[in-house]
Amino acid sequence: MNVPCFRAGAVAAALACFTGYFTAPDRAARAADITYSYDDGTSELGVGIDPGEDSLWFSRFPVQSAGELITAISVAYGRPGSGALLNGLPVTILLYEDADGGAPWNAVLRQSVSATVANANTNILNSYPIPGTEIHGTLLAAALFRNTTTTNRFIAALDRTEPHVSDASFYGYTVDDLNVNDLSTIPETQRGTIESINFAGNWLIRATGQPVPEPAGAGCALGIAAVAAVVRARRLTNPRP
Ligand SMILES: [Ca+2]
Ligand SMILES: [Ca+2]
Repeated sequence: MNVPCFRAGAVAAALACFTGYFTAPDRAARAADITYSYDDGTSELGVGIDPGEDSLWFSRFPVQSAGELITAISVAYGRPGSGALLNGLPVTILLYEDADGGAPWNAVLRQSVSATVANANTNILNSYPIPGTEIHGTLLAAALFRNTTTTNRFIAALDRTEPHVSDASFYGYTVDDLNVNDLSTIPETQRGTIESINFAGNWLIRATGQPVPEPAGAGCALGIAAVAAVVRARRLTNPRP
């Protein structure tokens, strides 16, 4: 049977929908990642937290088109030259959605991943995969360290090289357990922008985004419509008796 190319293509597209060959995740995987970042890749300061206290640090980023699906958060710890012992400490990597913008303290927790500090004091950004999560408005890429040790830990890596992006990197700390599900519970005197405590700079913390995959059904509908058009065309050119 000599099937014209466009007909073969339409049939193949429709068949692919049913076989799962041409799936939405495949399309997403081919798309370029978007990296959300402010830092220059080098830390000039490790911001510490006292024993018995919890420290949260995060940067917020306006969500970009084709980067709404957040798939990873990257964090560096400490600073080169520091003797702070950080590797092996438990941390939590957090993704928030601040749909209404403005103050970030009403942001909604969307993902939480347990992790361990590695590559401290080297500027290496450790990439932590997170379940792909669609975010609208503003995303917060955050790290939490509950200091249950007996010494201060200078853990949060801050890029202090100018230029800085202001109103973008934030801190918060608590003496009791920090409630990651409601950042507004952090006392107002213990949270704010990093420049508000005279440490202007940006955290070495980044996020990775991808386009939101199209629903698989949309592609199938197009393929089926194309096949139907071919069938109609054949009936017109070869009318049944
Ligand atoms: Ca720097
Ligand atoms: Ca807000």
